[in-house]
Amino acid sequence: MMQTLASAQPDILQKLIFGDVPAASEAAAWSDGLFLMITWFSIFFFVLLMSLMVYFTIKYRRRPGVPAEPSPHHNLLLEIFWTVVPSSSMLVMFILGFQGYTSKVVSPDSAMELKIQGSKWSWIATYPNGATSPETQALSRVVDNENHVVTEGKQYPIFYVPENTDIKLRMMSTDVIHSFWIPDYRTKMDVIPNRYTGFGFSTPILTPNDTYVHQETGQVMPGRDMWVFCAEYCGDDHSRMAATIRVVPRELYDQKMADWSVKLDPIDAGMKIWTQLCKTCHETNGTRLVGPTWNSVKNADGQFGFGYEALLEDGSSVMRDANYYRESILDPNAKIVKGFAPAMPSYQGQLSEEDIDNIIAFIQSVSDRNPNAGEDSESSDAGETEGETEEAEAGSDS
Ligand code: HEC
Ligand SMILES: [Cu+2]
Repeated sequence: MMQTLASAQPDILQKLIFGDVPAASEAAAWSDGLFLMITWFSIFFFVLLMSLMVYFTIKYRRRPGVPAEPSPHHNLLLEIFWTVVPSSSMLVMFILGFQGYTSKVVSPDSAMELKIQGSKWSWIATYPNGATSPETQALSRVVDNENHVVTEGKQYPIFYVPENTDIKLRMMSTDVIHSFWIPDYRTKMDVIPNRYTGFGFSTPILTPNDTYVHQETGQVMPGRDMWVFCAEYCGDDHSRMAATIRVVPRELYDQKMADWSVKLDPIDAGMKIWTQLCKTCHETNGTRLVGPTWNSVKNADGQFGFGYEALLEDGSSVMRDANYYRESILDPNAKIVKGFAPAMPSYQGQLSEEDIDNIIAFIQSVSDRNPNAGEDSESSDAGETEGETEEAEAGSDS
């Protein structure tokens, strides 16, 4: 199904609307196909209805001396026709659109998680190992007579991602509402304070045509640059709240990660907070203390761990994802795990956003559904194969 829409021939409308920004993935091509389908559908009916209207206006216009034609007031066949055709067309659009939407919002479990922070007026990306990219570039590269790079103006951050990989974004804003938009992927998502949002995308396999010019050295390198914009009007410098996503070969990505490796790994930093503040009530080995254990186990008390559903006191259940953990830390009584007392103090105001990120990284690391497993391991190959099998499985399901 995905294939058919994706491989639609580029028609005039497509060239007119999407210009030279090719869809970077199958999911993005799906959006293009659907968008064009709906546009052509609308054009067809617009032309049909307007022509009929003009035709009838002329044909049945009032003429002196000619009595008005009596108009029929009911035609069952016609009414069924113009009820069923539009509503079933809408239903088809809805189903196709919903499929496209879920393929972007739900990413495979093995997807690499990239954290995005939006603030007035810049984007920061944090990699699974806790590093943030120090590299930036200006809009264009300018050199003087002596071949020195003299590019001036705003510097935009560059986010490196490996080719042929599923990426999942976990985003939050420190101030107002922003919107993370990657035109190449035809996807944008609001980035808001105090709650994580996100979407996923898979990076393309690079071809020999995919190159970029390194701004400092002028070297032509294998890779593919894609723009990121803020799509929510967020103040003065909104129009320049941009960044570059640079898809590069795996080796280059791994090398960048090694070069930028940081002070303290987020998991280690999270473990430190756990030992200091949480360990009296939370174990990570399956033992029940005052609070539930954090690792993924199923025992008489229920199922625990990141990525598993939590059964709550009020009988409902909730997926243990990053938003759930965040809320459990800041507002512990909002959701009480079944079989436990509401005995946990709130850490609102005591832990920074970074602390919370680190604790969540630690909690993820003790679950067998850790989204970043394989990312921080020595062999990056393991992570890649895992991603491929996952994709293959997903493909054979549909
Ligand atoms: C005084 C004991 C106590 C301390 C200290 C404590 N908690 Fe809790 N925590 C609990 C209890 C009891 C529950 C279960 C009831 C509930 O859901 O609020 C819980 C539940 C949780 C949950 C939900 C667990 C799940 O599996 O669904 C998370 C997450 C959590 N705590 C995080 C923390 C973090 C992070 C810290 C340290 C910064 C911490 N807690 C410190 C007692 C504590
Ligand atoms: Cu913004």
